[in-house]
Amino acid sequence: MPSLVSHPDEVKVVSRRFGLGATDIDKYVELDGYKAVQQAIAKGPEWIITEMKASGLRGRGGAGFPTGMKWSFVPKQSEKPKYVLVNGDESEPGTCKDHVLFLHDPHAVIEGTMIAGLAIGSKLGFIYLRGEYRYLLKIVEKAVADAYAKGFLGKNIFGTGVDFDIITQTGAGAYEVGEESALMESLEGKRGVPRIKPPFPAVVGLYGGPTVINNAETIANAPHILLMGGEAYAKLGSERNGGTRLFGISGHVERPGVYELPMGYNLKRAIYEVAGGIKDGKRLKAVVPGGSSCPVMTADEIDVGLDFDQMGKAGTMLGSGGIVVLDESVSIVEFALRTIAFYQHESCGWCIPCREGTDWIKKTLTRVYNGGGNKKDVDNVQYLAENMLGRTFCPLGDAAAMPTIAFVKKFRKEFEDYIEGHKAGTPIITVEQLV
Ligand code: L3W
Repeated sequence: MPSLVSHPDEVKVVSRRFGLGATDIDKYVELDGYKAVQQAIAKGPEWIITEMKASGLRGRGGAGFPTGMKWSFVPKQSEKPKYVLVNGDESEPGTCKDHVLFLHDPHAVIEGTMIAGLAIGSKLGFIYLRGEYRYLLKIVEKAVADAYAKGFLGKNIFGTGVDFDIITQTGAGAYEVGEESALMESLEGKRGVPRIKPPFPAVVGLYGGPTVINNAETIANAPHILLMGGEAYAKLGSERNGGTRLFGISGHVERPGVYELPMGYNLKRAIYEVAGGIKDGKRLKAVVPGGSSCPVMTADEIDVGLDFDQMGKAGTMLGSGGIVVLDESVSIVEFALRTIAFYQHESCGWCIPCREGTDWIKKTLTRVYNGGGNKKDVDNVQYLAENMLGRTFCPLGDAAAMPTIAFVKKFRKEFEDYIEGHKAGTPIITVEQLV
């Protein structure tokens, strides 16, 4: 997928420096970089949190939790140090936006981390990148080193008497550590399995200290919000969904890429106008609207606004902004199998419904796909997925169950016809080929 695309409907806030050489610190400064953090130092934590709340910014990692509110949950007094943790463990299939952010504007993530630190009274931030993004670490490490060299990080930043440090870290290649508590375990050097919540990280987080953990795009929005003002940012989006967001549009479209669109932008327009419509004049079959965890939408369901509330009302989720477009050539049976194979592979195995549920669904769908299925299998897959939903330790179980249920419910006839038409034969796909 090309990392730089553009369309007139885009409203560039967090992507406004993409392609302008802002990995270079001087260029970043020339493009208003490190102004917001200096304002934040001058005006103080209450001002930062007021602006963040007014912006209506909601978490860009998938859950859409209000960012200003999350920051305000951190206790003012704490015996243990407080931390800021940037979740750059972008691993959701279909989601590819944070990658572009780190590639083109790493200083925005650094500056946002500092602003979050000032808001909560923390002196140390961590930027955690997924293991497979190790090549991006060089870009982020250079940006951090340049910021130290300029006196923007470290002791007495900008000569203000304030101290702030940033440490970078990569994972070892596990989707599960994108879950915030598993990420903290991983960062502490332990096996990346989730913790019980509550307590939420805002109260008991990294090394037991209060921790703000946000997705990289969420954090990178903070400097822009402070510069333009929370209210102005909110107005760019839709009701209760402030601002813009990065959407990675992939699959069978003419112009795949990462586009920044206002919250509430119509999904159908995003596919047909922004991304140029379905490739090679084919018909649209289905859309996975926000990364592989989100229930699939059929072609006639996509006339809906891309924000957390409208997508929820439409029976799916905005998720992490990865819109995967499937044309008529796609077998939903194969797509469902590939999706569950991912979750089965990435399940940490910590809780039984997720470990066993994903495994049994994968086994059943593999058999169906290879021609050995019977009609009862469709019910079994639905039954297994419905019994995982809401019964797992962390959202990975739900993330596997929700799309599976939607595939089976919305495309039941395709599963049944497939089973009818593929009674025997050599395996089409091996389990090893799936992951
Ligand atoms: C303090 C409270 N903090 C909630 C915080 C909580 C977290 C945030 C959201 O899952 C979703 C998942 C995936 N006091 C709080 C509080 N918080 N109540 O708010 O929490 P939660 O539990 O709703 O969600 P989560 O555990 O963060 C994330 C979906 O995102 N997803 C994600 C995909 C993958 C990526 C990626 O690759 N980058 O993000 C896609 O849909 O299914 O539902 O910080 O601590 N009372």
